[in-house]
Amino acid sequence: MESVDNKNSIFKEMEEDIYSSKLPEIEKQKILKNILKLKEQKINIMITGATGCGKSSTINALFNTQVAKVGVGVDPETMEITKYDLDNLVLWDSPGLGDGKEADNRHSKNIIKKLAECDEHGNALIDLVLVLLDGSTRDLGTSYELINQVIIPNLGENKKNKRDRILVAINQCDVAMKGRYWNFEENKPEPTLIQFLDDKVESVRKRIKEGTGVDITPIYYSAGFKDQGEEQRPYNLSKLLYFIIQHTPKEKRLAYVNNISDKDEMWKDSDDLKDYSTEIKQSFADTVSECAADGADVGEDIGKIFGKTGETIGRAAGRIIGTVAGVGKAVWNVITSW
Ligand SMILES: Nc1nc2c(ncn2[C@@H]2O[C@H](COP(=O)(O)OP(=O)(O)O)[C@@H](O)[C@H]2O)c(=O)[nH]1
Ligand SMILES: [Mg+2]
Repeated sequence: MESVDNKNSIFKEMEEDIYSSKLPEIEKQKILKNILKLKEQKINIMITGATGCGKSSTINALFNTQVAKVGVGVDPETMEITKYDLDNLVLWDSPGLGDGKEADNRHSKNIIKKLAECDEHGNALIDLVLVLLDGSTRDLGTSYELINQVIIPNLGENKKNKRDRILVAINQCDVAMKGRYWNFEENKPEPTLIQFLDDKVESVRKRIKEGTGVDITPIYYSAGFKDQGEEQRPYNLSKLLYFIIQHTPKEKRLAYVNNISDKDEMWKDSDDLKDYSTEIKQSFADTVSECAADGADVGEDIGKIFGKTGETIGRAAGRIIGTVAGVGKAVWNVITSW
């Protein structure tokens, strides 16, 4: 599959589309100015959770880079928040709780400090906190402590804002019942495991609601186990990305276009509750039509004006074809015809 090699290509293509359009000069200038603004947007995501829950594996699966070392022994003495700068997308890999009292104290302080940081516009630096839970453990006590005592109280005052800035995802769903009821051939859960995971989602939701009054909807997925010489094969990663994008302010969403993994295996398997590919593509398209064209008179032909841009978005979203039966071609048609 074709990959996007130029890091800035989505913005470059948007500019090229505008230069080569027949729009009046004044509208062109308005749109180019908007594109410049979009280009400067950075999305900052904090990824946190107990050691071994799968933060590194998740980062590597989602994004077009193998930045994070998997299963690396953690030294709680020196453990700090690690920054991965992926061009418009900045990831903060932060240890959660469960490494002992002293380390936990330090980690909490680091997280709270990071959450209080502001960007150059005076807005909170961290747009979104992705909290990962290890679905294979029964004892999620330290995770609730992390979410209810450390993260949610430090996401601002407003409940709606808090909800928008946190995403809780239960990883390792494949081994949630010690590997039982996981269909290894098809890389998906059997009904018994689905029921177990749905119950888990509900109990996590409840515990957070009871502890904080904030009502969020956790999801489950698997970043996929990777042994030496084996391929990583996630489940529901497209769903996770869909939720991440939904939790990302519109004007920052294009940062994902050039960064999402171009390995097909990462996106192959997911539940069929939604057509995540089309939804993701639509999110990107909305950003282009609402943010780039903001204040400019482009008429009805926005899809035609942003022809190249649409193709790039289509390619990016097209990688993320879920398991929705028979929908593949239809999705592609929608993508290429917007
Ligand atoms: N079975 C299974 N193993 C996983 C999954 N995600 C991560 N792992 C394994 O869990 C271990 C810890 O993962 P890692 O990404 O280093 O966790 P981190 O400490 O949170 O960064 C590694 O051996 C991974 O291969 C998953 O979804 N399923
Ligand atoms: Mg790690």
